Amino acid sequence: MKTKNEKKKYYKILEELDRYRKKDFTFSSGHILGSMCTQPHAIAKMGYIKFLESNLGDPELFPGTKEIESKLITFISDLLHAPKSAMGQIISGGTEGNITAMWLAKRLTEKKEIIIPKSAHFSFQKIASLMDMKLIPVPLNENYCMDIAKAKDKICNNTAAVLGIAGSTELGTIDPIPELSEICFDENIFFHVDAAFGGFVIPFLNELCYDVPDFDFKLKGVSTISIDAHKMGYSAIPLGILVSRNEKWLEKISVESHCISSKSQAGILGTRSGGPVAAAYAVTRYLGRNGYKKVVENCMNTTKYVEERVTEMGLPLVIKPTINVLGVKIKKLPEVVSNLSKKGWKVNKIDHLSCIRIVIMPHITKKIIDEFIPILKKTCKELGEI
Ligand code: 0PR
Repeated sequence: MKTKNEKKKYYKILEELDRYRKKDFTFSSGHILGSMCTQPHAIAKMGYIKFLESNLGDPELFPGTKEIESKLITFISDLLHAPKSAMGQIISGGTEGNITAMWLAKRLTEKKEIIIPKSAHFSFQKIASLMDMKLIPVPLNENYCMDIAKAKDKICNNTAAVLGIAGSTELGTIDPIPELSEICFDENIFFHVDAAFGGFVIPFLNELCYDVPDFDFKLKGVSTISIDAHKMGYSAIPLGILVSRNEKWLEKISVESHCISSKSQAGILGTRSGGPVAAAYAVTRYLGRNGYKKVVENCMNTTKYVEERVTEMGLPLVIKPTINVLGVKIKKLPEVVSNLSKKGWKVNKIDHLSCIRIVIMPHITKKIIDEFIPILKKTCKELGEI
């Protein structure tokens, strides 16, 4: 910035940005109760800024960033008990993870049918449309998890892959991954686990002695797992990791990459920022497994607290929460949700379950719940819900 006028312009633009930003809801306010993202850990922000200009699409120019990427992938692969043969790749998040996994399944099998639980994330609709694949939905059981017998029935000669969810979008449920893994192993079927949300929760729940099923590469039938650092990994958007059991599989989705330093590329994106990678690496280094365990412990304690406060108010839950996601049944759903929004509180609306989704992310403390519960109660009373 040379001249006075240039300086003036610079600050004017920053002020303009601030004005737009003020229109946004913020995680730091504590009022975002339904999102699967959170205010990134302070160290994520610092890491992100330092690597703003680095491009992992051209790793020869950014060998330092590349090293960080490998270390982050190693942390995640270890967390998921990946075998030595495995290969991890950075993705932008759960959507790209699911797309890449199904791309891999399609190319490995040359088949087109994907057996999914009815609770699958809507990214599978995109997959069907993008890759001309066919979704074969399987009903859920009384616990809102994929029905094992019905899933098995759907397996046929056209099956490209089976999907299991470890932490579903709507209720945080975990499909019977060990049983599905067994079936897929026996029948030689590609089995993808969508752990976009649960991947940074379930390993620590295990350590905290919660009763949750295995969901990772310890199970021999699991082919790929995607996990998001920008959800419960406490880091900045966009960052996920897709781990494939066998590095060699990636040849199936590799293309030659001329003009840049790597010979081939196996992912969807070309140019990729090093910022989110550095951010996520910094958080994993700072928190380590013990830090994540504490984060999950706090989230689960607060989840229990919400469960008690909501049920004592007379609002039933769709099911007892498995992880830090609650579905609270509401009859007057649109009215309650829009009324809460007018009062400055954001919950997510799930029409087909007639419930609101509350996700207890790290930014949601018991103090925030103590502010929210009287407002929820008042709203429900005003509208005749309770
Ligand atoms: N798989 C599962 C199980 C998910 O829950 C999600 C997103 C995805 C895949 C896709 O992840 P990306 O959106 O990162 O590609 N689940 C949340 C949802 O759809 C995403 C979200 C996050 C929504 C923050 C709102 C929000 O404020 O509800």
